[in-house]
Amino acid sequence: MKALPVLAGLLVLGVTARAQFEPIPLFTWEGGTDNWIANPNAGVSSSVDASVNGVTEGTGSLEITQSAGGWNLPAFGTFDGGTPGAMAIRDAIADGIDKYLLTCDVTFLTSGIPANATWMQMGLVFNSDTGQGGAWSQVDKVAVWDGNGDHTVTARWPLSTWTIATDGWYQIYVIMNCDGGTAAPFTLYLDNLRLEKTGGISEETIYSFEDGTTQGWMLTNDAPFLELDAQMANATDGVYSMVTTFNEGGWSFGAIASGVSFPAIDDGLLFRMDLHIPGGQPPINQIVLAFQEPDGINWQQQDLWIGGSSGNYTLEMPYRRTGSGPTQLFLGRATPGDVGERTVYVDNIRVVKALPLIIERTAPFRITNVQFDDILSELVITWNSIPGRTYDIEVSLDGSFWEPEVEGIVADGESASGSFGVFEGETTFLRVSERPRDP
Ligand SMILES: [Ca+2]
Ligand SMILES: [Ca+2]
Repeated sequence: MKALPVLAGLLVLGVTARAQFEPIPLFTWEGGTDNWIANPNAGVSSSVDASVNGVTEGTGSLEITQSAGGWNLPAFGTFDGGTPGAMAIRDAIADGIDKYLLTCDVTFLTSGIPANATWMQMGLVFNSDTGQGGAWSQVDKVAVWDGNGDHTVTARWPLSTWTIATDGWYQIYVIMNCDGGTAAPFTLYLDNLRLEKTGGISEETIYSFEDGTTQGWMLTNDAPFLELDAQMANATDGVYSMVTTFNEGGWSFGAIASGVSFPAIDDGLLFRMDLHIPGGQPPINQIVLAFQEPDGINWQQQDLWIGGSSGNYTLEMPYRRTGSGPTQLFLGRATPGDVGERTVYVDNIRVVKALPLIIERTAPFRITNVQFDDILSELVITWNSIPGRTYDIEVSLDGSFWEPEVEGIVADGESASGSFGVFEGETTFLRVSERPRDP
């Protein structure tokens, strides 16, 4: 007879794990156009068709064509009541709208874009029941084609960006524009418009100017910008903002932050930047933020229409990292050309990111079985695990001094096991520990 080992208790180090939730489809266009139609009230003619181009899910997609340039609303889809999409939206809002991203695959094919075009942009509008808290709610540049050939963009935006009714009817409109001339038609393809559940949306400030400096922002050499400084004025975060003054002119970038290396940027979705435009000065049309990666391929920029008004604004700019090194941010402006200096206050430049979804473990962390393998003279220990997490088995003669026995067991399911050889008659304590989750 072999002596059965004595079992000791075990350490519980962590109780959470990453988990993947299946995206919740709103429109997959597998059965045709899924109640999407050409907008009869668009200022230009348009068409909507089922397609096999730009398919990222299943076998069908939606083709939307707008007959001429300019910002227009060529197509929309309606859903309400007991439709799966409406139920998914209602469930997401009830669960917490901040936990969800609205995600869509947008495909641009050069065969559907005028030959002289250098950019094309697509936005999404939620229109929903005002009696249920809805509104016309528009995000203009969900996906951007910047002349880079046939291209599919997976656009992800916080669902909370839109104002959406908690019940009733819903419509999603596509708004699009192309610089390829006023008469040329242009086309894009949508597939797999869906909700993705996350651990929530967080904002991480990268520039607050609270040290009383511009934190590395500088005027560019050929700056049309006249001044760049930190001031205790018009802050939206703390007491300092960055103030800049520029003269009349068209589109121009005047300030730059080089060699920017914030970890938050690596896994962020959007930049947000607060602006204060004082009254009593010549008008400003637009303020622009641009993001460049010297080791990547993308130049990404977003303008905010000010239209000569004053007040507080937030510029929101999506970006996708294509490189991994330090980045550059640019600040620019467009003015109508009236002579005179304008002043703008910038504050709280921040990164918006979706946190990983954290769920509670489904089974308590404990050893569920210990078995002696007669043939191999091994103890086989089994415990409740979390897929992907790493475990260590330790042994002890006296239950107080522990030594590692088997290390680095990676669980591939909700149960894991490890084994090690023991001698006949040996008595030992053993414990299993779970390594902390990666940050
Ligand atoms: Ca599809
Ligand atoms: Ca500040």
